[in-house]
Amino acid sequence: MDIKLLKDKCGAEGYKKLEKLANDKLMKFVSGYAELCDPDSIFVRTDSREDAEYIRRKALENKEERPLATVGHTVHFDGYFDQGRDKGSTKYLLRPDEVLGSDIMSVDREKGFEEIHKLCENAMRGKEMYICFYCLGPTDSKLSISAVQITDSSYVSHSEDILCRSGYGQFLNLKGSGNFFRFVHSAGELENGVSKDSEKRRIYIDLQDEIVYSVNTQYAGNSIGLKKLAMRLAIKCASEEGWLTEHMFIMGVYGRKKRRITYFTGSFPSACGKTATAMLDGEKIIGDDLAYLRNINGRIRAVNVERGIFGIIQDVSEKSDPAIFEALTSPGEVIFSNVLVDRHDNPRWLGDARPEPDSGVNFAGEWAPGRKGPDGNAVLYAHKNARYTIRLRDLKNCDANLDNPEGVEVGGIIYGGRDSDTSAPVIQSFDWAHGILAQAAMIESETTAATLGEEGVRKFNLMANLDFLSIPIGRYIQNNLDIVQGVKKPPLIFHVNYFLRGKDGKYLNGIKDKHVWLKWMELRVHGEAKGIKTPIGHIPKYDDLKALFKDLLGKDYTREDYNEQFKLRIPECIAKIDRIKKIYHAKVFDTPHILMKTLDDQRQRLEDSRSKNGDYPAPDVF
Ligand code: SPV
Ligand code: MN
Repeated sequence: MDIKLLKDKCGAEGYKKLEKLANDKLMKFVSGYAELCDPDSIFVRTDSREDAEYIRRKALENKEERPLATVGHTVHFDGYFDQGRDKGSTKYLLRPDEVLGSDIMSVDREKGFEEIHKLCENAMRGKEMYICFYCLGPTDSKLSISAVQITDSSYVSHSEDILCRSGYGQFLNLKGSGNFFRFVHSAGELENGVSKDSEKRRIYIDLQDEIVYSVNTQYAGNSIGLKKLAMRLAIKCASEEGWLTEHMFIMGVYGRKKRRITYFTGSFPSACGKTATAMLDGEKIIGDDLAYLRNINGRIRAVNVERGIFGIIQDVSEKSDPAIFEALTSPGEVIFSNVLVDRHDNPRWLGDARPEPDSGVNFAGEWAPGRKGPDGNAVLYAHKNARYTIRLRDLKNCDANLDNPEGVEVGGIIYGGRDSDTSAPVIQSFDWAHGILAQAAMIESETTAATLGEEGVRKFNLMANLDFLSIPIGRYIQNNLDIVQGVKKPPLIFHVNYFLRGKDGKYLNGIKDKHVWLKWMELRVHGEAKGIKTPIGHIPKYDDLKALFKDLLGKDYTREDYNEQFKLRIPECIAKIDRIKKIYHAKVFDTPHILMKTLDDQRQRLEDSRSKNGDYPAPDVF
């Protein structure tokens, strides 16, 4: 451990901040990477306001962010080829005796280390290294995890400051223990402020030592240790300790006349309406992306891992998402990424319900209609995966329990997917196991711009968590089944699909209809609405929905619409079961036996119904 080098690079004040933590493992870690990455200087971030301010200032000074017209707003651009999560370059470092399964990418541990350390060598020359401390989950909570991030990107550090709870105090409380996650990130060589060597982008995950390395990328989903990278470590940790790390929002849904609030979590693949659900007008948000769930004294409780939102900005308008729109257009701390900056230094994004801009600057440089990118593809004025980063506390619908160290009790869990022709808008499982096996473990979704690669391809994505699994799929499913052991009243499980289309290709539901489904779920949790039992779960009764549509949206919901939306699509449901079974057979070596049995039983019920009622029975036949 080269303490002299560390002292030199940190300066006396910075070094004192590290020394105060009296943590040997931490010192070894930071001095090791200070030596390997060779930054010009090191800044150590505590929980103080001045330290956060320093990083914000740096992001502007070194041009990773630029100021926008509204006070507190900045914009960051990622490279042209760095606009989404890079699944192909994200791999687990595995020993030869470790197996995760064929759908989970890995690289030989020794070779991977060699490669990533080579890429880190002198990667921070000419730059400053930031050492930052965070807490995953509310501070002073038994449900939370401490984490340290090393990065040479002030944008990454600034984003984390908005997204994550500060954790220097947590590290003091560790009293020298080595129980924390570690992250090393370098944006690599920059050209015009963006990572230059995208072909050398690597995100390598060391589960054994709980370290994630990320190099030659800036896109937050690849670079922010505390978000999707920590999630992979936390999934393994949760599996070993008997709890769950999920790709879930947490929200509070009010009952009639706001007399009660019921908490729901929801897991949706990226860009399938997750944030939009958690942000529904009139309800309360705790988180939009990541949750830890535990069985505490026979109740399932959840905390938000983060304290901010890194949300998709496309289609956010005053009408569709009033609370977000207000936060994005009022003074306050917001980082916009990969939007267009117009002549007046205002951010513009796709679907902002304003006249299209005719010029500006975006992630591909100066933009004008017809502009082509370096790959010859037409460049829209903003990227489809353009995002905003804000604090939940800056939203007027933020729930008071956001930082409750005990979390909130979960009344219902919602799984969502994206398909145009199979799943009804909302359906409740028969029970916990049926929900996990026949809904969550069957999630399929068409790919979106949130990950690099082709869009619109139907992909298996159990619990919307496949991208982040660090344990074999079968074990993960079993953990989900087991978590309710000893829980008297497990959360109800629902499946939703906002993307159903009619024969003419048009969506069958309006953008706000999801609110009705949510209110129906709330009634179900309290036993105040009846369901109709179909072969695949309980669907709502027409009269209940009609009343909710009227109440909530002032809309006359017709029986024709109901029949079309909620008819059972038997051929498609059977085809889906067959597709999913094939995947489990071919790719998952540890599928729990009960999964196949549950799917076979469901298939049989569908076949029986088909022989009695035809391919597309309306709800009233059940
Ligand atoms: C997602 O894609 O699921 C996100 C954004 O929440 S990212 O940080 O890229 O994962
Ligand atoms: Mn996500």
